Amino acid sequence: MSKQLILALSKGRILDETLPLLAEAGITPAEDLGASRKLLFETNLPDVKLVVIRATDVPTYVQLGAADVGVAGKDVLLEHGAEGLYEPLDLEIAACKLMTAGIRGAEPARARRRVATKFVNVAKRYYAEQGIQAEVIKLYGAMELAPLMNLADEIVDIVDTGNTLRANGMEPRELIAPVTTRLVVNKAAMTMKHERLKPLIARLREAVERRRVQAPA
Ligand code: PRT
Ligand code: MG
Repeated sequence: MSKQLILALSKGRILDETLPLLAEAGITPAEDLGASRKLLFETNLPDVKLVVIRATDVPTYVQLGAADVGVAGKDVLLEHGAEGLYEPLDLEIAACKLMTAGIRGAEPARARRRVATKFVNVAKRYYAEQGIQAEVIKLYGAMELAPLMNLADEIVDIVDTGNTLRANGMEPRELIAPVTTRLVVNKAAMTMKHERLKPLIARLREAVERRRVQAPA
């Protein structure tokens, strides 16, 4: 195993909240991530490198050991499954909720509910647990459109303020899971690279705790 630690970051909105937290933990990219088309970056720490990849790819990189550590939304982790991953730390950033939602005021229509989502595994598990028969339809974006277009009775999606739902005549219904961004670690690396991982996780934990003291929940 290489001596370096590879840390996989989710690009997009999680990245915007991850970089300040990493900086507070004393980890900074050697160059401006936004100014470059590169995907692999050195940091100020000689043994830590960063890769910036699609949020949904982070669990795969870490599970298969291409990255040792990853930063990923709990929503993505629930959908991907936890096999081969440890989740040692809640980074307490990019908070939101996984919820069901539907057209405002509409009764759940069919006996077998149609549900559109990109979180197919989460949705199947949730409706099965509720004892509700559901036909889950995979979409890759704009879930809010599906009920309006009569493609589905409900959606399972990320909700923060609820503004996106309201703007589309919809309402949030049931909470499936609260979501924050988590640190994940490859299980083999946790053993083989423990000496390197331990201080990295400790730095991040301290940064999260400092924030909690400054702005109590
Ligand atoms: O674009 P790509 O398909 O690669 O990924 P993505 O669009 O899922 O990535 P991105 O950058 O949007 O980041 C997604 C991750 O951020 C999720 O996995 C969550 O862990 C986290 N997160 C936190 C959110 C939100 N808040 C959020 N509000 N992800 C998405 N949203 C979207 C939601 O999908 C909906 O369209 O914002 C809208 C809802 O917001 P409100 O405030 O209108 O309710
Ligand atoms: Mg996006």
